[in-house]
Amino acid sequence: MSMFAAQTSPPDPCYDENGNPRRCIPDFVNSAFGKEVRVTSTCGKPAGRYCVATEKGDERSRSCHTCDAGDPKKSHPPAYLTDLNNPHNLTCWQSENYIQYPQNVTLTLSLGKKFEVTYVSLQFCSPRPESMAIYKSMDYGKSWVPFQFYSTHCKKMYNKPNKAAITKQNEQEAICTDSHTDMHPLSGGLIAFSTLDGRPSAHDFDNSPVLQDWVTATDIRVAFSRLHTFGDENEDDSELARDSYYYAVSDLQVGGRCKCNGHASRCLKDRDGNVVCECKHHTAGPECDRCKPFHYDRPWQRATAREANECVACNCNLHARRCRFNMELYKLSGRKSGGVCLNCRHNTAGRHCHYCKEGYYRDMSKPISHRKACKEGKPIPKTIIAHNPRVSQTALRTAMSLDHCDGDERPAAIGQRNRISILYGSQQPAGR
Ligand SMILES: [Ca+2]
Repeated sequence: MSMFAAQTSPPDPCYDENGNPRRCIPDFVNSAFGKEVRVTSTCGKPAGRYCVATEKGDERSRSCHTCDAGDPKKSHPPAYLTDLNNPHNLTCWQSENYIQYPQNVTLTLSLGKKFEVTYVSLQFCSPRPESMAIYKSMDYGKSWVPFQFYSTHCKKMYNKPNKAAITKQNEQEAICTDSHTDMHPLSGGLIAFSTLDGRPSAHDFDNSPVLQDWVTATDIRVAFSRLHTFGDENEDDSELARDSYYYAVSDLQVGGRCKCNGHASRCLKDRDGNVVCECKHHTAGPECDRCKPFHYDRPWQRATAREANECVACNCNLHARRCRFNMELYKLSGRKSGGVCLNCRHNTAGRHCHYCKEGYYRDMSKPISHRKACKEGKPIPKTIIAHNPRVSQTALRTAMSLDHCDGDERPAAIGQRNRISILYGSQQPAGR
């Protein structure tokens, strides 16, 4: 029976066998699979002819077919871009004929949330384009930035040098390459863009916010800018020629992982149908990109291979439900603790609700976390700083809370005088 229980609940990858938090990441997937792709051109509406060029030695021949959106056997809809890719039965999306530069054809794919994209690949049924670009959006399609350009004429088409070197200074820049732009093979050619390929910080991805940003995308767009031709599209037989120039793709893949910043091992659909990370380590947000309420004792951080960087609950001795983060206190503590409790209840006060508020005294028979630890009556003895007229009541209370700190919570590198001067500078904890 207990064996069954162990089998039905596999260990949580976000925690080790001792229950300590550790980095966890969702599985690598083709995030395009089964998703809808919005395209600006598809053949078959109305039904029309298209021709396939083949070459045997020096001889070129064309065989013509019909694209008919109304006939499932003769249609080439965008759904064929992201359906199951069976090499023995390729299904191809296909554009209308001869949509040539300066007109283009675009494919747009919404991933539904942020992903960390490893590659974008396209397998062609037609010849590969003479020029094409891959773009990404990080804000659900509001703005777009280039990911990569492919062209036999990089400078002319995209005003980019061919195969520019990527250095530490321009790691977030799209480059242009003339690789994979040959017209041959006439069918079955591949374009695969690897997002980290050739980028110097790729080996140290954990510590490169620039590259972490670079691979992040909510949407991917592919723009086919220019068709390859044999140069016969303006000859006598140009109609036949033009009917054999179009874009056709059998498979569009976007390989990557649901972005959860190392704090989730999978993504799920929430109640509204949105895909979100299943956040652990006391994190929250669609990408586990913040700490969940009451866990503001230290700043949010992405998990690394070495450090899970989980969010930590504020210590309020069970007297508060809310807290906020104070960077100054955090720094003073040697970057250990910056949480400040809000609205201490049960007549407590202080940063951790750890002493009795004015007019109440501590019942030493009860632990400080007890809801009756503070009793009405005997006032708290005032410390020397109370006689300084420049110290406000708020500062006094906060100073007293620091005075009442336990040894290990006391900011180590700071004396009483400094503490008071700090209180002058920032009486209000500036938190989130
Ligand atoms: Ca397909």
